[in-house]
Amino acid sequence: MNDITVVPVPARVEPASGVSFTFSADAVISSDSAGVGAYLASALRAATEFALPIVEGGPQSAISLRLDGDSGDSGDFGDFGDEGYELVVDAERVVVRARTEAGLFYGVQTLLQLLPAANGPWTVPGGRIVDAPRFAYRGAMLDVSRHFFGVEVVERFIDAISRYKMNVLHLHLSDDQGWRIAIEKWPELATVGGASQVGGGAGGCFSQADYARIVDYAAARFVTVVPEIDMPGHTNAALHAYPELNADGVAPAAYTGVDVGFSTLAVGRDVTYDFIRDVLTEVAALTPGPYLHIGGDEAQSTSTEDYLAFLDRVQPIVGELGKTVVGWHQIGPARTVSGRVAQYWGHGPAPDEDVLAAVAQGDRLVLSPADRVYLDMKYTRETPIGLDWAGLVTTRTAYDWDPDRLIPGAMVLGIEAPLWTETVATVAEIDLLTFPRLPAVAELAWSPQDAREWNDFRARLAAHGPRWTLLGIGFHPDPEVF
Ligand code: IFG
Repeated sequence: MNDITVVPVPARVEPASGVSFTFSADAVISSDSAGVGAYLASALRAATEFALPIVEGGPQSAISLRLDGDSGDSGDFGDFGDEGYELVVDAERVVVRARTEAGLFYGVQTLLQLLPAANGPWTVPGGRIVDAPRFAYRGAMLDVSRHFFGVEVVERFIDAISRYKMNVLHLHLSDDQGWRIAIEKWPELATVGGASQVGGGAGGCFSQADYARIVDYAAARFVTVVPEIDMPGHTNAALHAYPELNADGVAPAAYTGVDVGFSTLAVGRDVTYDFIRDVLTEVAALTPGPYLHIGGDEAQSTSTEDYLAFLDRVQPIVGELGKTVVGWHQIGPARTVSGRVAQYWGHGPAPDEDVLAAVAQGDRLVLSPADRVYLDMKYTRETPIGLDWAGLVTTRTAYDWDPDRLIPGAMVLGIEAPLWTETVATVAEIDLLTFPRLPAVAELAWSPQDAREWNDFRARLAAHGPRWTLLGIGFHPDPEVF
């Protein structure tokens, strides 16, 4: 296990020199988790073309995935917790041991990266890995409002982020340009609010069955979906769909541009809160995860007084639905509610007063500094798509920082890399902005700070280019990496 190219880098690697395990055509898999066993078998069969039957336990199993309640006896590593795992490889077998199925899934991701990307011999270097994540919330966001992307594209994005041990998919489901989740009580949200996007294309909208498919696909890869209904700003699509939501009772036209800050719900009208309660009730019922994201960013057409009063009325609705509030960090000055999470998207050296207000109220933070992890930022001036208002973000810029040193006194729940899609209309464009920076953010969120070093990381990351190509994933050939 010397010179392995695993990303994220595991917490503890103990090579056994001169030892390795080679899968042969008669190898079998045994697994205490049917789902993770099937996932591993599917990936290995595709690569090796071996049958790799899954059998119930027993010594003959070359590859064993074991659920072992006691993860404490991993030697001096200590307890590797609910997402950690131990991977042991010797000449006869490969064993992954974890307390939960998520831990087994993460051990499998490491195992798959220890194998050659293609062509045999299918040899895994011998040794022991004990690994566990630094942060609990390791996420990426896909904006399906500016440009709509269907279920298959979202599932492909889930495949990509879960290969790098990310466990949260934040879906930005509503904005000025489009509404993307059907709400039974307000049907025009889908039929009218969903019928537009940046540039004037047809847009689209997830049915509730579509959204349930995404949730199930994510859950099978131990990814939690965090749905965002942005409010009170970024609401033109809803206002366009329902005249009664507008203060003057007149619906604005559909918006297909890329400006922000011009829209607001009518915070003084009771119908607004009926609308919000209905929407959040239906979204919460479809969402097994603990979080509802209510946006809160760029409410430039809502007075501060109205904004704070609005949040005072809306935040309790989330709690009544049994969910925890997440909001962009502008919600910081609003009276906090239990468990609230503020998502920081500032940029530059000095954290602003809104996020400091969130910290002062005891909010936990998810860090998305725009000048570090906004995947819609250009890499360089030459990047054909993307924006640059927060600066140019190379793979090194995305990687080379310490989340514990960004906001003084913050309780950091985790990291999230948002992909806004004003300039992103195709899968190829998603890939170009996502790779190779997303694996950089994934390592930042998973690996110990003292195990991370740019030159070591970029050497490991370079080995992933051929893997992405085999998987049909495009990427920016960052000259600092490849
Ligand atoms: N800021 C807006 C996004 C998007 C982004 C593009 C946040 C929280 C700029 N709000 O980021 O809607 O327009 O980089």
